This record gives sequence, structure tokens and C-alpha cells, in this order.
Amino acid sequence: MKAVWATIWITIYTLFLAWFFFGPRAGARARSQPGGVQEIDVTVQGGYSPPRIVVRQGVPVRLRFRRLDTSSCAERVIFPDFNVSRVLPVGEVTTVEFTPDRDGTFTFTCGMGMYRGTLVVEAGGGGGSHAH
Ligand SMILES: [Cu+2]
Repeated sequence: MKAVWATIWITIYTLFLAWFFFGPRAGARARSQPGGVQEIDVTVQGGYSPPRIVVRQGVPVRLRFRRLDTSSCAERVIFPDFNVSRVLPVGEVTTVEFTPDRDGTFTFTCGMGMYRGTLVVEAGGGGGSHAH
């Protein structure tokens, strides 16, 4: 009987994790600041929260990583598609800034590729070209 309960709990837990990581498809949208920067806070604690960040192409992005996780895994964050790599000191907020020059869905990870987040860059929105 114990094994049955264990199986049930593992199933529930697995479903929860699946929902947690793959469920909220929309993602968190970075807030546009007066200076023309889109900014968002990301918490590093056993992964990235929010795990999916939506930004606009051609507008500078400011990601404020707050690292709470003391494991060495969380030490670095890498955006391979944008040549960004930063060390994140524990307990501090580290600002990562770059301008996404292309649209698409990009992965960002910890130094070992275990923590994963998604950066969704929506095409256009750089202003100017679509002014009415
Ligand atoms: Cu890692």
C-alpha cells in the first residue's frame, strides 16, 4: 500500500512540475520604462522566476537578477544568443542589459545549463517605422 501512495504522490508532483514549467505559456512581460528601456525583475532560486520573459525586439532590455540561491549552480547567467554572460553575487541584484536585435525564442541558462529560462523576443515594436 505504501508503494501505491508513493506512486500517487510522485504522479501528482510530476504533474505539478509539468504545469509549473510548461503551463503558463504567456510569460511575464517586461515593463517599459520612461527611458525607453524594458525592465523586469528575475529571482534566482532553484531556477528563474519568471521562467519566461516577453520583450520587444530592438528596445533595450534591463533584466534585474536577484540571486537568493546559494548553490554554485546559480553563480552565472548566460544568454548565448546575445553574447551575454554575468556573474550573479548571492543576495544582490545584478543588472543585465542588452538590446535584442532579432526576434524569436531564446534560452538563457546558468553556467552549467541546468537552470533554464526563456526569453521571447517579439518582432518589431522598435518604434518609428510603424508610427501612424
Ligand atoms: Cu547550474
